[in-house]
Amino acid sequence: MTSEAAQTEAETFYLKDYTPFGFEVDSVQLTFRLAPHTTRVLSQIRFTPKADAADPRFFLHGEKLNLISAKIDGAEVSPQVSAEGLTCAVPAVSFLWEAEVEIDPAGNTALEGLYMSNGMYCTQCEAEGFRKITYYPDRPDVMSTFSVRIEGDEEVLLSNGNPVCQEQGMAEWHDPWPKPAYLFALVAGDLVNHPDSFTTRSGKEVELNIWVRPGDEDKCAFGMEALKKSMTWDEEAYGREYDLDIFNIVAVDDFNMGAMENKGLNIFNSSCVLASPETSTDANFERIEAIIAHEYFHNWTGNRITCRDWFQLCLKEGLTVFRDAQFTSDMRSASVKRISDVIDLRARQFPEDQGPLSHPVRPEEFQEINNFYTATIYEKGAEIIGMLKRLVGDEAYRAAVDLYFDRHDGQACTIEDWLQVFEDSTGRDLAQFKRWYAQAGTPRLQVAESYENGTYTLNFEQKTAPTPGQPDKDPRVIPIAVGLLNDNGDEVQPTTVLEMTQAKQSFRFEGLASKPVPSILREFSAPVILEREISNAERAFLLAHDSDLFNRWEAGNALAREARIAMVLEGAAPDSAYLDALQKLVRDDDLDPAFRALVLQPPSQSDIAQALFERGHTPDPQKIGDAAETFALTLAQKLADSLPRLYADTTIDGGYSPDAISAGKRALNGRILSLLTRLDGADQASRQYYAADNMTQQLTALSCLMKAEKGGVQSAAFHTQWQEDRLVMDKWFALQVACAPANQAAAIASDLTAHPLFTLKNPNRFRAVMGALAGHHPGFHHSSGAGYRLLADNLIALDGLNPQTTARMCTAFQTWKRYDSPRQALISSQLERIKSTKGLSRDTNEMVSRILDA
Ligand code: B3K
Ligand code: ZN
Repeated sequence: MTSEAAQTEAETFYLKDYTPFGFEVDSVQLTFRLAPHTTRVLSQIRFTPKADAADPRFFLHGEKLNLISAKIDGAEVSPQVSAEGLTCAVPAVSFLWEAEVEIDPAGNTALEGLYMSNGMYCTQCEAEGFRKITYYPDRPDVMSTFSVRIEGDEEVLLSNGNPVCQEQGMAEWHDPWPKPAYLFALVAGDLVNHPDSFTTRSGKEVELNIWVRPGDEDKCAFGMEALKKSMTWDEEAYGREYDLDIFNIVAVDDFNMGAMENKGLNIFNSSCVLASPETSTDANFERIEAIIAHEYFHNWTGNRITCRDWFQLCLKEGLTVFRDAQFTSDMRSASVKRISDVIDLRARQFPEDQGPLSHPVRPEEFQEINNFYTATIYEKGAEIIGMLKRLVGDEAYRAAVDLYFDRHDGQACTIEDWLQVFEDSTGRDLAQFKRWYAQAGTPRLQVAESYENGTYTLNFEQKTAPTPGQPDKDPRVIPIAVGLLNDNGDEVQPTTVLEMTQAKQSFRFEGLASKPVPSILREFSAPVILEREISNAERAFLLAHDSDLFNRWEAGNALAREARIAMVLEGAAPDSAYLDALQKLVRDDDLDPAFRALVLQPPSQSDIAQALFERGHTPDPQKIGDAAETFALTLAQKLADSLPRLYADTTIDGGYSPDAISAGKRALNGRILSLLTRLDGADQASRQYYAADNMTQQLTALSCLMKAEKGGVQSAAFHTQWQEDRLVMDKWFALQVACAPANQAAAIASDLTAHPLFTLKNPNRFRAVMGALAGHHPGFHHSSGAGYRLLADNLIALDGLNPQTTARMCTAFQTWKRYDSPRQALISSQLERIKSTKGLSRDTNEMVSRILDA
């Protein structure tokens, strides 16, 4: 035992131990007397003991609270207080609990509970932050109505629900919808609003506001439009209306994640709501639209129906991610959204699912729940909903979800409740399908084919490797969308969904005149790894002809991957057939520019490393990086004649609009510029930089210049132009690292941590620098170990201030077993160093221990 943290074993919580709270919470009345270091919180809570309580103990969670007084039915009591909460002898009948506590919002750097950001008060209670505000049964299955009184000098005092009264120095709010404490929110600050309104389909008028710091008012219009579109979409697609008189969104600069769906008072990381053409990229606009939708959709999937316990987190997150993806597909291009989501799934969820942090979509144990807001819970959780919908069909899906809302409104539910509505409304047995929630790991789906006398057979076999704590895996239900093409590229079998349920299973197609070319796993119908012996010629054929745009892209992606692997392993030249195919595709004006931009997007270097690792090779990050450069240069030379023309054709004349078509055109234009920059001495990038009237083009040009090591002047100019804008400066910080040569990435990141505008206290800034370092594959994995060391230094420095953001960033090390033994030794020594830090948080300790246990 080397450290204090290691000496105190952290408690593990288990799904199997679920026991309901022994008391009903009939009502909650809170009064806040705000003061930066000495806020007083008075709670008046009516509890009624449950007659049949399995656990009759009265335990209220509470952490870092200074208890001033406690009363039961008006009489002072002396509870037993520990670091986790308090217990107290209580009456056997309904009673009023009153407590007064003092807390220190200005000293709260963990950004959980009530804290201060730029002089404003705000809260973050999910998952277990409410216990840092007052003593309470802080668990999602305890739901109650809340009335809140806020006393403070700030101009704007907000909480959940509807406003009751507003006077100088005071405001009262009442939320009529019973909710768990994690959805509580309070904001107080000198804010200004961007107001609007919405009339629901049943005629209810809703006041809408986006609250921001003075000066940011002109960055709210896009978010407001996204909110109104989301409200309309949820009425049309799911029949869900908004249920309060007011919906408030507040932008906060210091925030651990993207946003939070507190009832009627969503709190957003300012990077996920503030938008203007001059300061936000197309990607920012799209993300803002999606996150506003996501948080709004939680009003039904999360708030009206919540989770029984945190093991059920995917119940609200997987479903809400699925809903926001449907929304984006409807607002933009469905195939472009699907391709982007799969790129993201493979970049974040697949490595998690195949490494030491692998866990089921519904985990069965955790130490720190904040460590389980993962790509598995969110994105794989959403994939499961997509599979379910594909298996039962669109109409049956809608009927089942309607039943879910009817049956469970106002309840705290489980995955069993969710699957039951599908079983009841479709008559299907979902027992086997449920394995998707229980079994961790990404299934590998091997496929072989045969053709004889007009009959074409696909033989599938599914296998899932062992994951931590789960050595054996059972076969899952896998919906495999398949289409068949003939030699001319015509479809001879339109998309059909094969339902695989066995470990090995064959499917036959009769009456085919010749052996077809299969298009398997169309639209990426299941989150699996498809393994098939397939020639590059067949891939090129699918890239040219498949009617399923996802699989067209997939074929191109596989060609790109194989070309890189051959370059890395054999020193081969970039595959010329692939270069020919790309050349044809990029000039095909019938194809959506956004799609062409995705086809031109190289596979990530981390993906190549993973593919090499899976084939039994040890990936060399430097070689992978060099291959990427060589490939890009060769492609640029191949397209040399057409690049200026393509650049001109994809340049938009006239003002900036963030719509999907324009954004797609700019994405393609950016890809062309990055190729052109390799040939023209960065002239065009320099011209674009100075001519740009929007952030997308300015940043693309700057990135091209910096990658060519010709951006010194423009980078300095960018810094001067934007130094007052925190969100734009995050982009500048990230770009300095992302564009650095591999052997300088760590040194540049290190210098940036000494920049006057760097601060550990702002998660966005920390992520800009350290996230960019972790994402710089050859830089982070440079053989010197400087990248590993720098990240570890900064994680250790941040942990005492902000455990959540520290623990999240530890995932940079999760793929360490892919690399050679010197690198593994370097990484494990950094992980050990973090683990032995005195007073290490439970969050970081759990992450580092799990990664080390690989
Ligand atoms: N529910 C929040 C995430 C809370 C994270 C707590 N560590 C945002 C979202 O998923 O919508
Ligand atoms: Zn969510």
